Amino acid sequence: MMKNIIKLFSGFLFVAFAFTSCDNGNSSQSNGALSSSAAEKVYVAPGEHDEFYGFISGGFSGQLAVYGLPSGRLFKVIPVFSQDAEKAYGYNEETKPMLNTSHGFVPWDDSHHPDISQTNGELDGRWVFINGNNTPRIAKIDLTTFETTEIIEVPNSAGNHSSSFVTENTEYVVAGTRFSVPVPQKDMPINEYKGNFKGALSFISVDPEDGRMDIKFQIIMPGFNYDLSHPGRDKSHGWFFFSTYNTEEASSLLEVNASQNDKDFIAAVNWKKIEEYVNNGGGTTVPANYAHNVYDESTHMATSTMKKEVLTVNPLDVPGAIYLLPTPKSPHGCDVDPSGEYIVGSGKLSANLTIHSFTKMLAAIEGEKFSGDAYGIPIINFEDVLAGTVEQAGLGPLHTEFDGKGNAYTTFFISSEVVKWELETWEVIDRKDTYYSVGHLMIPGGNSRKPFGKYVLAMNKITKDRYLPTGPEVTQSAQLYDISGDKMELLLDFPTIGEPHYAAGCPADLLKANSKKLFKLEENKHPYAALTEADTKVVRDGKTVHIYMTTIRSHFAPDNIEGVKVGDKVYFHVTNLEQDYDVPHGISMIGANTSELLIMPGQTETFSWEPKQVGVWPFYCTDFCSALHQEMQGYVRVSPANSNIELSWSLGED
Ligand code: RUQ
Ligand code: CUA
Repeated sequence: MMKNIIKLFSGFLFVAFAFTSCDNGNSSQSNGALSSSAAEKVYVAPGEHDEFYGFISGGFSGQLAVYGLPSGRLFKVIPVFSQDAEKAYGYNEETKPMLNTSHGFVPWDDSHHPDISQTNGELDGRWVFINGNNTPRIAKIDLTTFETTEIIEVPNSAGNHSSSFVTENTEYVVAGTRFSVPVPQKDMPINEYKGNFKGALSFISVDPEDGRMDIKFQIIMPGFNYDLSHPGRDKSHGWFFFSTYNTEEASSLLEVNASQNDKDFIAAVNWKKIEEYVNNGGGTTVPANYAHNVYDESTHMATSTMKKEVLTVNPLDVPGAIYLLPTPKSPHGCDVDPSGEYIVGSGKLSANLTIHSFTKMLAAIEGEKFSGDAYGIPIINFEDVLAGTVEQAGLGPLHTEFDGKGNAYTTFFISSEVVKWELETWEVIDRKDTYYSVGHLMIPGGNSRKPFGKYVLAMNKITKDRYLPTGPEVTQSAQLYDISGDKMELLLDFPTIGEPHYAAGCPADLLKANSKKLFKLEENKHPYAALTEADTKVVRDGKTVHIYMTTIRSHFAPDNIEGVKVGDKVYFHVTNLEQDYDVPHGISMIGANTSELLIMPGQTETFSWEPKQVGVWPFYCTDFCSALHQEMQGYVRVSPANSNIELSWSLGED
């Protein structure tokens, strides 16, 4: 029976593609019925700035890209979980520790959900957080430098998917596990999953001053799949909601076996109650092994520390803290409206949307209207928590965002559309096609108490014929809609990096003024910095050679180095002496098994080089920095391993 339903849905999927493809396949004949004013609405004239920043996750690229909205222009790819040769992230000595984990150096991840820090439920523009799914990690990006400054690994977690969403005052960034696993990990038969595997929900505290992250506690839940999550806000501040699927606890052929139950759950977690419990000494500290990597802006260096324990909480030890809200058809998205009253569960195998009421939930708890329990966690009666249903809104609902004016917008993957509906009447008001198979959508501030309901950005899984073909791999795509009127209007398609999984947006004014222009040289505490040309030197320590080098338009100091030998390990520590905005220098060395450096004004970066061949080898500046950029070069003389040529270095002494 369930198999048939799945077949039916896959059937719909193909029908949907076939339909939309032939409808819009001929791009020379139709531009998707845009009104002529659409172009004006996204046109940002040369030299003008966009109204919003959009931070769009790179999905399997592991990065986070910064776009302007409404123009869709790409400004920067912020390297987060993956090495990036353009910026030397994960290649230079300073940032390699950022990618350290309990599994060693992991230079890639799958980044899904960015979320901007909040104060009193409103975006505050200090940081944006994003999750790494594959090797569970949470990263923090500083929005003054637009650089990743902290990554914390999440132990006892796997497929870190219901992450990384922040509470109303950024008390916590929360990370739920998608896959349940043995906790602690151990060698055991997979088919003993049921009842034995556990799902960890991690509450990572964020220091209000410096933003430092630390795992405050992990709730060790039954072995379901925790898919998405959202914080309560306003009246439901203090709670957190997690959608679950596979409450069947199947470990094989989930496409069938995890679709048996008519309803899975949204888990409602009273984190304030659990916080109080652990603050009073509750919970169990257990051994763990996870990396905490922090980038220090004054040393321009990251350090990685292995942490050895974590505080766990058994839900049964904190009665009244966790309840399960039955939610039909393997819910995916779990979204809370700006008032905190409504919790929207998107049963992805359903045509309807289920909306729970926070007020009714509290009353049901009060009146003990339970229909049973799962591993001792009370299940609230479905009817007693249900606020309403949006009937037959589309096929395959995934995610919902809010405009702050009483409307909600839900994506439907199978029917490829965004559907606008009204809170409380649960009436569908409008629907617009997406091209194709939309996943998430984003309204700037849509995760906060104060959304900026002017645009919605749809992020699509499939692009097909929307752009010029580029072989079997075509770009993924985002689409921008104007939602300021009653009807949505499609304004723009634009290509994205990796998979545009989810995004966070905010008004440009929130970040613009705070954006850092350069690093002050006098504040540079890098241990290998040379802060003036007089400080430059080359030092040998056995087979290791440290070059303290500077760069300024338009030369390196020193630019000629002799006395390096085959078999040495040479570190180029390069300080950019510039103190002007937007004057980076780069450097690379022939044969180096790493990337170039891209050094910002006032910054020091290091790359290593192991010369393998005798000769005189050049290095040069890789970033076009001045009219004399091509003159920025130098040589290293490499002598045989047994040579007795002394180290020497020079600049301007031919
Ligand atoms: S999930 S497409 Cu990775 Cu955000 Cu729903
Ligand atoms: Cu410095 Cu080009």
